Amino acid sequence: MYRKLLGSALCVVLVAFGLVVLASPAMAEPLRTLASARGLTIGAAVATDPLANEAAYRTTLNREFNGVTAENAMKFESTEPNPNQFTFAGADQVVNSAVANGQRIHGHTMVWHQQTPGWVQGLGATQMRAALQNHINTVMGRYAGRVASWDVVNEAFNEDGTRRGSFWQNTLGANYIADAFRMARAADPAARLCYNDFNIEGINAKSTAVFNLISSFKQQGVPIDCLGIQGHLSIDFSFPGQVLQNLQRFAALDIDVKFTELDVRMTLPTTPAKLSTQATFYTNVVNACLAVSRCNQITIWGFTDRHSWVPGTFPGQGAALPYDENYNPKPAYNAVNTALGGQPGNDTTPPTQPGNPTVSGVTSNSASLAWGASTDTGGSGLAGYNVYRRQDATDTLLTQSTTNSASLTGLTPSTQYSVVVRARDGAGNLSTPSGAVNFTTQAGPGGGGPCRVGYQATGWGGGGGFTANVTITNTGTATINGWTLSFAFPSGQRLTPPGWAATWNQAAGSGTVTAANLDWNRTLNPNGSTTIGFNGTGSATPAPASFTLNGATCTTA
Ligand code: 9MR
Repeated sequence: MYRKLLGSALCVVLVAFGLVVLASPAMAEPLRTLASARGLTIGAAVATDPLANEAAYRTTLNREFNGVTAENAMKFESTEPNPNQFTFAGADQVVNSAVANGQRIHGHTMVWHQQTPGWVQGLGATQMRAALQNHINTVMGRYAGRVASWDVVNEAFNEDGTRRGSFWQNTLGANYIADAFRMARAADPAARLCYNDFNIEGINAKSTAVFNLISSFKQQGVPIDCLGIQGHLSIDFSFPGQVLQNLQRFAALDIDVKFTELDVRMTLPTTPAKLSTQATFYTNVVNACLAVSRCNQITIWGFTDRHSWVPGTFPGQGAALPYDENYNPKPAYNAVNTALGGQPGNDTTPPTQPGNPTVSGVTSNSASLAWGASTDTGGSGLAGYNVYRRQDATDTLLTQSTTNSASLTGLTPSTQYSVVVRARDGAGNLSTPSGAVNFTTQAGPGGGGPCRVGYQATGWGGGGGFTANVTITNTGTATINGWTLSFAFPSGQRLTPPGWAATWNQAAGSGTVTAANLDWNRTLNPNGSTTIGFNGTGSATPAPASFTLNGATCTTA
């Protein structure tokens, strides 16, 4: 918001001084501002876990999108897992967040052959119809006035245009779709009712079957208000043909048309060329929608590659969304922004380097940071700051902030943190990192650290040396992915390489030993342990006094 004000203020100043502004300065507006200026909703599918647990997820979602769809939380199995036992925690969470952030809610979905509980699938026709009626009444009734449109029926056709032989179709007969729309209209007369499907972007056998169904509904007076075109695309195939003509023929039926689940996957790893092709696909969709006045919504199925259904469903593929896994905009973001009339691409100048952070209020799991503010002269304006934990030259995003301070939460007790800050502008340019601030969190309740080490050394007799086995246990609540154990020999012992079950090292002339995980024991789940070991010269005792794992002090068993 302040970027927009800043931009407007700049325009006002220029006008006040009588300057002729031929091209307005590049001001990267959020997608939602650009979209609503064109009467369009730009939505994102929302997953409940990151919505509850990730500040950066919420910040980006609420800054950029003026529409949301629950990715899973409103589905039949989520809302009515057992007959007439409704659970609305996840759906309410999405709805409450959307209402608080002025986002239009698209409901997904009433009738689908997936994610519908087994108890429904086994019913006979009379009971199944009653169960559907009750489900539609209860769920749509609950959200009447808040959910603006619903996918009433989802994915009812095969690729060749025949009806999918789902349990709905097989038990209730072909009229189940019309019946569901009638039930939906009765449950919430104000909601816009959509039919939703995939692979119907262009003109083909399937989209034509859907077209024929909706035409017949219109002739027969079956209530229907919109078509949802999912838009799960892949750059490994060509962009679908005749998208514009397809949108136009549906709009001519006097219904709204929406892209409801847009994403554009690719075979990993990403390359600049693939990301650029992906950006073109996104541009094509936005341009097609803008060209048809009844196309009023584009919802992306997620928004960050950190949370996407693609890698789990198509192994080796992913990177389908406009933001990368660290919430940085990709070329696809700039493409959507540009197609909506924004100018994000003009700014290639990163903000200035933030001042070095200082830390205060360190507890066992939280800390407060503040740093010197950055400025941005590239045109898109300062968007905020990314706060990273630095480990072994790798930076991992901890949180984002729109001001020059941040609260870190969810930290691990008794753990060293090295934290740097980078400023981010509206075009996604990142500044040089600030210097690092280092601090160690306090011990957790009971003094326990995130790890426990058991060290057992057995001498060979005659002072010839010893064999040591070291068991490392993850006593924290988070999975440890990659670790280095460190300790110091207290009385001149020497490690005899290579040791086992870890990459062992002892620097010449130093008592400090490190052991880094191998591939097979890289992951230590909570309560998980691994045993590593080595032969050494010198005496088996005394044992090292303390051990650290990834910088955190471990308790000693
Ligand atoms: O993104 C959803 C994923 O988290 C679920 O596991 C999956 C279950 O089938 O459904 C995904 O969403 C689908 C949507 O509901 C309907 N169209 C296809 C979407 C991607 O599979």
